[in-house]
Amino acid sequence: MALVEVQVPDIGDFDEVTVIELMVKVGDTVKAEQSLITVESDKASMEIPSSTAGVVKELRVALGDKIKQGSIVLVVEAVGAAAAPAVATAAAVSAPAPASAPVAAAPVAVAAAAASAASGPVQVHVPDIGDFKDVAVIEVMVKPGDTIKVEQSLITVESDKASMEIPSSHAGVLKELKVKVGDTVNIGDLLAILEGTVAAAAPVAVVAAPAASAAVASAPTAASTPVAAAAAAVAAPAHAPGGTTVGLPHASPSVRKFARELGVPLAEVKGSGLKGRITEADVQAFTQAVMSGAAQTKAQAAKAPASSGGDGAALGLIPWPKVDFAKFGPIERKEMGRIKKISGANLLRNAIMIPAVTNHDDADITDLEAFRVSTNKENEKSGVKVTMLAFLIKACVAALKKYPEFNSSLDGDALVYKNYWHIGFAADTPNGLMVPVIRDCDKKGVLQISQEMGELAKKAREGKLGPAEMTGATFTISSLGGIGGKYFTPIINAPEVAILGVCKSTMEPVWDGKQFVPRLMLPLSLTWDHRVIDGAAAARFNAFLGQILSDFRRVLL
Ligand code: CAO
Repeated sequence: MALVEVQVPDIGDFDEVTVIELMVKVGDTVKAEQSLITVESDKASMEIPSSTAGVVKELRVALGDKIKQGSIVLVVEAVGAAAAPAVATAAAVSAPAPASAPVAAAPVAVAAAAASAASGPVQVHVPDIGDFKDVAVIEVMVKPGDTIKVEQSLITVESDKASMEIPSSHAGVLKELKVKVGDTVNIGDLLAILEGTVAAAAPVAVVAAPAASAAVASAPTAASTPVAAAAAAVAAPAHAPGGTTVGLPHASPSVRKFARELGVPLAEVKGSGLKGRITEADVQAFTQAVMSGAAQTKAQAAKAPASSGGDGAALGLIPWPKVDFAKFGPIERKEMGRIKKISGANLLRNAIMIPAVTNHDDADITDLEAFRVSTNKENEKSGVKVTMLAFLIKACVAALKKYPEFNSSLDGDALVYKNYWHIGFAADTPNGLMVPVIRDCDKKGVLQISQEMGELAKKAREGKLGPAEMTGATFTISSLGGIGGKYFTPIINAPEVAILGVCKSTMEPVWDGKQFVPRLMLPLSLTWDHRVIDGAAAARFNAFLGQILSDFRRVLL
């Protein structure tokens, strides 16, 4: 078995290119022409194929390496009679190398010459793009009316081995584009018509290398452009991967093709490769995530009922009213923040899917508030302020222990009862509603809960809550007590089955059997999932909560 060194073939004008993807590993069996690595310059990305079939014995390049024509990519133990000689230094160059093809016309020396003036409409054609036939237009970068500079990229085309931008051979105003995304183009095809041409593309002398000479020679001869365009295509086929200017996803042509075949929106795939490059594995992982329901494409999200934008079609509802608000007065449109979008979608799902009922009640907290105020006076120096919400959390834990279905979750036809009591509390933050979670509230005192609540609320407002601080709640309290209001109907935070809403306490005349007495009354609104809890249980829960709050010693019972 002969060992063959596979080299980088003729890659045209490119002095040095960076290895951005390794597509094979030691031990792999490769076919002749199979892509081995992907390289990129700031102008193009291309795959380097194997000149020989065999088993990969040694990789001579690593990610990030700079290589050029003649660099050894890997060593293959060649198989079959067709195996190359022991050290096949010439193999790569002579191989029918797709990678070299996009730049096959590359060994082109562009020599400046005097610019010529042109006027009137000018046709821009697809220049010599090497061996490629029927390449797909994957991006159109200009539109009619745009002022185009010489060599400005007009479209991006790609084959399964390379992508490149096709530049304009002339400057002028784009009058007409003759291609659109999805079209396939070939050398000589009419791309665009420019008008008011300022100057013709720099006339060039093309010194074609042997491999390219035929293509150049056979290039269409529309007098105005082809040679210049061919040269320009080579000189500036700028697919800028990672593309700040181009905006294309950072991926090799074959990965883009793979994504297209699967219908994966590449722009939504997160790249794990070098410099965030999207690999085939990333596309696969994205597909799996979408298929398993763990992720959604933007298109799916737009169709789903969301806090806004969703049209309700998925629910068989009539379309959301579309109103041109500007017709009625001045408007300003602002995109909603990320947190609002996420919480909005969750709230909508919970509102729609849970048969929720809300019970309202009042709790007499006269004595509790007096105790809270005196405790805070005594603890003034400690810096920890005991809040009404902390007492409410403790009271709720007692009620949840007495009525455990309120601390459960639905799992199909079963109920999961949790023997821990982690309480979430709604926090109003500049970015929107967040629900930090205080763990093991059954084991903590009111002072500790107050302190943790203060810290978590601060973190929430600063947008610093970690995922672990927002998950695992068994029950949630939403307190608007510091703001005002009487009652409201909070939405259950699924998969929990109940939530307590609390509003501002007020002094009210309460009949004690003999007379009206002033009592501090706290409005409670308990929303519960009717699949799990029934009305009587909810009324009992509220009544029990009221008893505890009116005499907190009951917590100890
Ligand atoms: N009745 C009367 N006064 C109350 C009260 C109640 N139920 N609850 C709190 N207060 C008082 C407090 O005693 C405090 O007064 P002092 O400053 O005089 O001591 C004041 O209101 C402000 O309290 P607070 O809001 O800072 O503290 P908190 O512990 O009550 O609440 C937190 C903390 C994080 C829950 C709150 O800041 C918050 O974000 N609330 C909004 C929650 C929300 O948006 N819910 C809606 C969800 S559904 O969209």
